[in-house]
Amino acid sequence: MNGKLTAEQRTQLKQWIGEESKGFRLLYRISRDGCAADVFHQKCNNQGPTVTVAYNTSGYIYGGYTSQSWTSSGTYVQDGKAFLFSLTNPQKYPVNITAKSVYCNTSYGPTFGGGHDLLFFTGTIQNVRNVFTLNTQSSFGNSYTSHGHSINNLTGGVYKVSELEVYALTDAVTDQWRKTPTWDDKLMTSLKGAVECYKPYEGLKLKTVNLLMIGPVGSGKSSFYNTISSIFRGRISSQAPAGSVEHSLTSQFRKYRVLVGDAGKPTSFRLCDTMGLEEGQGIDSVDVPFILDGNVPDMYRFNPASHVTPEIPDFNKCPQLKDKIHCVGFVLNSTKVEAMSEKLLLKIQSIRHHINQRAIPIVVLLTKVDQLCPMVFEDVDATFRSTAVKNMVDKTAELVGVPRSHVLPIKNYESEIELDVNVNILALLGLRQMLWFADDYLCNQADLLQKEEDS
Ligand SMILES: Nc1nc2c(ncn2[C@@H]2O[C@H](COP(=O)(O)OP(=O)(O)OP(=O)(O)O)[C@@H](O)[C@H]2O)c(=O)[nH]1
Ligand SMILES: [Mg+2]
Repeated sequence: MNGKLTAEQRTQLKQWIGEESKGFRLLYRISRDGCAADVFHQKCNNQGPTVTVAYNTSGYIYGGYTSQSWTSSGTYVQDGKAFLFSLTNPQKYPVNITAKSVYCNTSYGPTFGGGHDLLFFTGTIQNVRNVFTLNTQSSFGNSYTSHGHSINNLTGGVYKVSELEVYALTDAVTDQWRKTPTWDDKLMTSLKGAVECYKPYEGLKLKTVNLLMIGPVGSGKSSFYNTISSIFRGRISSQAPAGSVEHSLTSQFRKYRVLVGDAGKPTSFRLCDTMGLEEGQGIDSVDVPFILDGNVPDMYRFNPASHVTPEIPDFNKCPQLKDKIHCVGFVLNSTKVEAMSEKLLLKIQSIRHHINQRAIPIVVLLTKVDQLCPMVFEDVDATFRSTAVKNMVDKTAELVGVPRSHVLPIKNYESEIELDVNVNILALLGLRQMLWFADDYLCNQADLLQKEEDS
């Protein structure tokens, strides 16, 4: 859950707060959690600095910042850094009677100033067709500098709101176990742009690279393709059949293209989807060399009862570099990594051996992190702050035998009907890493070719 604040509004607030590296984590929103003082305190007490933002039905966006934690103590809290603000008519109103900066009371929602300068609601407010009629009045200018403005400059005189959100200000850099820039629309746009513009390593004149997805049944291989495809189409897309069945739902080898826009031009990579690995059936390690080497044609239908051989229809006898796999993503369900059977692990090790022999780079796409950690379920931008995810990344790296930086947490689209910036960012971070590694592989291939030419 990303909240309604736009990237520009976040930048404006960060500028007013005066600390560059802050990130925003949504704690409470009335449309989701209900407009009730006790719920506000349950969700927001003891969370450190917060921003409260109200969106009224006339389009006014306004609120307050405090650097102190909310509590249910029934007392005023001193905070020389607190301020009220309007984002519609951008203006910061700093506190001037600091002893009464914020008021913490279990029956009151977020409350700023003595008197009070800005009190949103008390008790519980009903949701009537997505509108909440606030039940309080403001004495704006009591404890905050009003710059000669009245409360109408913030609210337009309208006390019906469609949303009210409270965000915790997180130290976006030091909180994270894996460093990334601040997660916002800007990061999403730049990652998407980088992947869209990606061209394979120049020296070899390849038009596209092939990224293979391989892993146990139901781990999210097809869903990863659908997630990436959704990001570039700009809407939820479900081109690859995905779902939960006993055996692998995917039975075809597909080299999927990713289109930019619905009828747009394809990107310069293909995501290759495979049938799931199972203990006794599905893809076997003897099939894998043919896939890696580019012998298996697009749309080949796997036969669980027999393996790939040079006799299969359209077997590519003389594959070129463009047909081969340039980076492999082992797709593993983060909630099942620890429960993988000995037989499945052996299969994975044997597949790894074939990949290693060809010096193809390997990453692990560690899916379903939303099911691993409730914090990530709430908001995907918590992925790199989640200890549960970090521990699973460490365990998976050890189990599969790859560096931890090659384990890439993923949350695929599954129940959503709208795109989400943070889901996109996480998936694009994973995809960009695979493209970088594919280029490293191509660079090595170019060196090999050069060496052969020289001798
Ligand atoms: N919550 C959650 N569900 C996911 C995620 N990824 C996939 N799923 C769900 O997991 C189920 C299996 O996903 P698929 O993409 O079909 O898995 P697959 O690896 O292609 O499976 P096979 O083709 O059968 O081998 C589907 O119901 C998906 O919606 C994720 O990141 N989070
Ligand atoms: Mg599948």
